[in-house]
Amino acid sequence: MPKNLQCGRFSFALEGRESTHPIVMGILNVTPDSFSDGGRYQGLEFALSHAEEMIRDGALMIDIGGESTRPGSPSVPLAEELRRVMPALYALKTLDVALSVDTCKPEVMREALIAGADMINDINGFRAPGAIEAVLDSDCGLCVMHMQATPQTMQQAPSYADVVDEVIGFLRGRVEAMTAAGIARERICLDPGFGFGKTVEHNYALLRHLKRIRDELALPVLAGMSRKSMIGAVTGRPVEQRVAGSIGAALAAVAHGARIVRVHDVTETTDALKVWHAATND
Ligand code: YH5
Repeated sequence: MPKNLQCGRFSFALEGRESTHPIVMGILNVTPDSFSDGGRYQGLEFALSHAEEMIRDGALMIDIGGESTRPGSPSVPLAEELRRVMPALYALKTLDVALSVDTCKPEVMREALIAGADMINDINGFRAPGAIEAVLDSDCGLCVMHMQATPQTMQQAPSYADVVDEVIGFLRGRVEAMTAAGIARERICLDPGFGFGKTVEHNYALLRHLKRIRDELALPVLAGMSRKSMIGAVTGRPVEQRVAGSIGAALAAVAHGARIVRVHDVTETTDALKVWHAATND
């Protein structure tokens, strides 16, 4: 395992005392449905105040996403994604937090890095032609996620012989492609991609085996389960009532070895993690 996760202006400890504190990544959606609408300026104002609130509540990273990646949702054209993400990135630039951009598009990656993004979070695992090249000459962090099929088709018939083995195999292949191109291992974190081409059973098998993913590839793991259907499946709750279930999932992820949790509800998750930390560390 590298000593640190290098994320642009920031470096997060992966060993020693500091590394026992889980990192909370707050989700900031900049899709039109997420700013309840008075137009683009109000959307930016909302994004900025939401980001400031998440930082106050303990988020060390903020993940800016301009592409709605719920199952079945259509892909967003490049120009529209840039129009959503770039103003938010510039608006947040002076905040003391690592800025991550959730994108699969090499052109968005390049623009985001020019604007000072600290991390690129690619649900497609940097498989698009030009994606690795887009992040090569930078020191940003890279979140490499597993997904079976595409966002349009992934939940139709998820199928694996052994989901944990297959996700590890996929992630190993991506890490090898990236390091062969010249990317430092210190920049990479892994994500099994909860909900991305997985049944509820696949998702919980992956959650139980996060340590295997981490240890076999000797890289830190990020877990994103907040409000997803795997929470609804167990609690029977609709998406707007999944906060408590999501906190349970975040604690479980950290107990199973995750270094970073990607969440909507930063206040509640941070409190729960503080108590869990006090209860499990000397
Ligand atoms: C992730 O896991 N997920 S976007 C459906 C929901 C709730 C939330 C039905 N980007 C991940 O958050 N990046 C997304 O309720 C991500 N890991 C990483 N690295 C989907 C999402 C969501 C979808």
